[in-house]
Amino acid sequence: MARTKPLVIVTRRLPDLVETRMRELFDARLNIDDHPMSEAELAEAMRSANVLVPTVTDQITASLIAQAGDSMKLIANFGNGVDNIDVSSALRRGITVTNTPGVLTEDTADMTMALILSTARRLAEGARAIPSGEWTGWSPTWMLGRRIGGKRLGIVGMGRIGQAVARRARAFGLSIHYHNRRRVAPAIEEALEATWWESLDQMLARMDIVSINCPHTPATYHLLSARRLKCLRPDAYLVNTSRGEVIDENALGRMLEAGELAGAGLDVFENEPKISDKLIKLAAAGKVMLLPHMGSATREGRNDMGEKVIINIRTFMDGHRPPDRVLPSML
Ligand code: 8YV
Repeated sequence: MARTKPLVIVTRRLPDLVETRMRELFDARLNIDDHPMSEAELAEAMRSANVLVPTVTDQITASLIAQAGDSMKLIANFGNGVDNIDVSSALRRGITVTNTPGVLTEDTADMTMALILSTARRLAEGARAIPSGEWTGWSPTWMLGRRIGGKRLGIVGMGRIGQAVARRARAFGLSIHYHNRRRVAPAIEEALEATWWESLDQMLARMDIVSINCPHTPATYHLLSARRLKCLRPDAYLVNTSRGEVIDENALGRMLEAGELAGAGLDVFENEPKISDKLIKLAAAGKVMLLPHMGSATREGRNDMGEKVIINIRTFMDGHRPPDRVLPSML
């Protein structure tokens, strides 16, 4: 007897290649017009599907998980971060959760370097000066940024992406410092010539540039609190390609406005897609560089993420452990 295909509900439009493959393999219900699903739509999906494929734009809350039908077995997140999913509730209900680690490491690290360079070397301001007509010719003292070679980079979160940022930053002549809840293996520290700081406060106080690369978990929510942000030197730059929630965004906005920080490059925000008026004003004035959550936005990366989602679903449906299971120890 032919096995019936699992009903897989995908909450957002995915790359054509991925959707085509999903159509072949699964009874795939796709979101052709790419509208962010309402809570009612998500609840209906939880009741009827075998597998839900959400993204960072869907909040899969405890209340939605409580409405899951008996046939709902797997939440295969299209994304690395799983802070959009109440994973503990899902696991308690016997629903497996997977994510897509690894395939967006290099792209996100590239974007982190781009933000470091953009903020320190004033790329956005410079690029705007031409269409606005502000540029009237070269001048020895105009539009000066800061040299990044020889400076200290403090990486908060030395996982896959943090290490990929460190590799790139070393090539630009930055010295590598990091804070991580666990010290990384000596071989990694040696290869990156990285200095571990047990105290985040002390590291922040000594860095020229700080990059946030840790996941958002209950333990890292507002890790860079108003108090900790004050540890940063007034001539330091802060970049974030992880999750907005790791930084107290209001406090950061206030400090940037008051000139208590040299600049910031942010790809992620606390209440996406909402961004505070203060940050938008600062961006318009060239004081911060804001990007619309583009860290992993490459065609290759999105195809690879889709491929991972498919492998996770297939392995799970074949009765095996999917490769990218999210375990309670990771939360
Ligand atoms: C993704 C991300 O685009 O994977 C992540 O954790 O932050 C992004 O790069 C997004 O989360 C997809 O759901």
